[in-house]
Amino acid sequence: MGRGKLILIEGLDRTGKSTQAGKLAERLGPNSQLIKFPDRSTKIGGLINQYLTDPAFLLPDQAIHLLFSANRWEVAEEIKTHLLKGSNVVLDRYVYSGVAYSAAKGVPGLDLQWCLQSDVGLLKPDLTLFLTNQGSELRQGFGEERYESSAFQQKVREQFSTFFNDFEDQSYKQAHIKVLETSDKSIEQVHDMVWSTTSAFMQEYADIQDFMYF
Ligand code: 2DT
Ligand code: MG
Repeated sequence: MGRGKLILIEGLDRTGKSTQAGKLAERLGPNSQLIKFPDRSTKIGGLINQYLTDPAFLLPDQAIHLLFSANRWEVAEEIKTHLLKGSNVVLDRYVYSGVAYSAAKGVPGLDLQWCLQSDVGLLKPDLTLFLTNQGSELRQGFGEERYESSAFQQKVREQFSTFFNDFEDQSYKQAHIKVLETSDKSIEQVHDMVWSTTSAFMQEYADIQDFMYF
């Protein structure tokens, strides 16, 4: 039996990521695992949660960046163990959110290259589905958490795009990063797109055993 596949659902806020990640994990069966980042349930995740929800809780931008990264390292071994046992793992956000949100702050020195360093060595997803909802960042009604503003989301969108174009090997990008346009689609329609892309990928790459790393 081959190892499980690591499948990432990425995107801006309010593109339906968590809904789709949940539905995909369910469709993949009871043996699959769903892991959300940030994982707010750990000690490090508690600090991240406080940073996101309490405007009075201040941390240097570099420090919070490293906490988000550490939050991934906390479960890195667990993810690999699941995959080696043959379970598929669905991630809701991961390294790409890590670099795009931090670099979007525009802090001198906190560029994409610097941001990626703390994640170097983490497993790379076999498949990334980047959900994009045209103009999602322009609509009203964001939540109250840090980063949930239209102006900031536009900057995040630019950073995701720069990262995929300038930092990802183009052959990797072609085969392993799929952009799904979800504008005006229902949850079920988006799920159908997610599922057809995922199942086609899993068939084509059924035999991969090697792991890829950032
Ligand atoms: P959720 O709304 O998905 O809970 O995310 N973020 C996330 C970062 O800035 N760096 C990271 O490494 C990750 C995983 C995205 C809460 C916010 O945290 C941002 C939105
Ligand atoms: Mg959010």
